[in-house]
Amino acid sequence: MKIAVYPGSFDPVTFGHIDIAERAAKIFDKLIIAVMVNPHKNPLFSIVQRTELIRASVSHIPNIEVDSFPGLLVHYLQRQGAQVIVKGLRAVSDFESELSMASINWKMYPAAETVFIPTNTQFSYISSSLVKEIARNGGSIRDFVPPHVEGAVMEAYRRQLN
Ligand code: COD
Repeated sequence: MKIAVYPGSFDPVTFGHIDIAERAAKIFDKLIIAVMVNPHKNPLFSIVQRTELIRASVSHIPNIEVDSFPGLLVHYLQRQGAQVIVKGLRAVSDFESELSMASINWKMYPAAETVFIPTNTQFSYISSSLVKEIARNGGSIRDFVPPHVEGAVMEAYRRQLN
């Protein structure tokens, strides 16, 4: 059974993330979306909130599980018996950081390979950071995230203002 893990911050999940998950789920027997900590980012949502938002976004895909893990990705892969790390690629800038992560993960755990899935051009410009910037400044994020995520982001910023 080929088990793949799609890790990320998912703060919040966007149509770009969901598209990568849908396509990866067609390739592997089981896809685990793992909400992890990126030490370089200061998240808007807790790990529990991010996990719930993703779970509701991919509930239509039977071979996807959503989970979270606080430590190293390679330890999580070992724990799950996963052989593949799925990553999405939007631009050359993604490639630079993703290549170094793939290399270091392979060095630490050569039993797993990183597989890159190119972005759907329809979603190539979407990032969680831009979605948050637009929402924080009063813009509409309807075209970038599902309705339940839009509601959660708007609510989070309303609370920050009060
Ligand atoms: N189209 C296609 N792909 C996309 C899109 C889009 N519009 N938006 C995002 N993606 C891809 C990204 O390229 C990435 O592959 C994935 O979706 C997740 O993106 P983010 O931004 O939610 O997540 P990141 O990049 O912050 O995730 C980084 C990790 C949390 C995976 C990383 O920090 C990690 O592995 N942390 C665990 C600790 C660890 O093991 N550290 C050592 C790693 S070298």
